[in-house]
Amino acid sequence: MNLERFPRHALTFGPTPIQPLRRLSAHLGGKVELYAKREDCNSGLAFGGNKIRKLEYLVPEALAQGCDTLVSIGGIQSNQTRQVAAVAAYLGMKCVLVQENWVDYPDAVYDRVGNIEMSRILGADVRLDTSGFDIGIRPSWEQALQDVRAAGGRPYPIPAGCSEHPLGGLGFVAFAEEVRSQEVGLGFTFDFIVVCSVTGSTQAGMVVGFAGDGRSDRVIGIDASAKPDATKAQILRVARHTAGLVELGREITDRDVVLDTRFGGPAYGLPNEGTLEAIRLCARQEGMLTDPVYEGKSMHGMIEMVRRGEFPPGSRVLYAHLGGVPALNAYSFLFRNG
Ligand code: 1AC
Repeated sequence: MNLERFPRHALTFGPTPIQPLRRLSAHLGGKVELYAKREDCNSGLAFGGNKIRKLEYLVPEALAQGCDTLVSIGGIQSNQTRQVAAVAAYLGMKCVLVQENWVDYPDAVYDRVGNIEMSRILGADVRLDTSGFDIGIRPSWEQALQDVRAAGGRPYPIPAGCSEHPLGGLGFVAFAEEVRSQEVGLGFTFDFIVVCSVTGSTQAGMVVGFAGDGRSDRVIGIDASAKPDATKAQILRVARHTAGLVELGREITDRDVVLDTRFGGPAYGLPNEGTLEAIRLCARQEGMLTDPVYEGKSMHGMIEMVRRGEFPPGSRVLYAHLGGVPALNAYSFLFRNG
């Protein structure tokens, strides 16, 4: 594997902590040891998160090309766009964000609080668009790129979740390498890694990174898109491309990509009863917050897999906390009674 040949612009504090989830593990019967790797604590840039790790590999190209404006896209409560806004501010660049109407959620302040509020405070030019959920390349975003060019600027395109970007998978190849070196210190290796998937490059990078030691199919993606066919196809495509970039030395196949489709409903951005129970349980056992869009769904998946005995006894499971919590404020009605 050859990740070192790609320049990296440090935006994170360093390796993220791995924390044992002792009370949650015991509450669920004590047969499986759960741990969390805290990508939500990875940076001082607007609460950090998984996109900061990906952007470390995109920023060198943006700087080398002399770009002056980062242009990205997501839903109204996108974590991606908040993190791009923070990175742009940190680098002294401009930022244009397209925020599509990915979630049919009626809260009156949904487009005022949480991620979008922070993006506005960070100085981004936030543009609301009425289009619905779609993880692909979007005309609204292409128009935003065109607008920057027409105004004499030099845009740097960053698609949703960084996933369709040619370098978008590299950050989570680095994540796998970081886990491997942390495992040396811990004195054991993880049997499974649980991660939320929507646009795909987080899981894709992990699949490639953990293929290095034969664990790609131990990365359990929990779909939160509720359109898992598109998500799985994108994970596979990004993983294949990323494997080529880092010279993995073997093809990534369909069997390398595990995407559990049981926990993503009823729709992207909308929690089910299990999501909400998982958010409360994790918060009350561990003091660790998760959210209704991403981490609550992967937490639900991991908890249910433990309850159903789907992890063999003695397994050590690493939950990747990707940092979706800033969206929580937009869902305050759901938690009005705790
Ligand atoms: C969907 C990319 C995604 C975000 O936060 O915008 N995770």
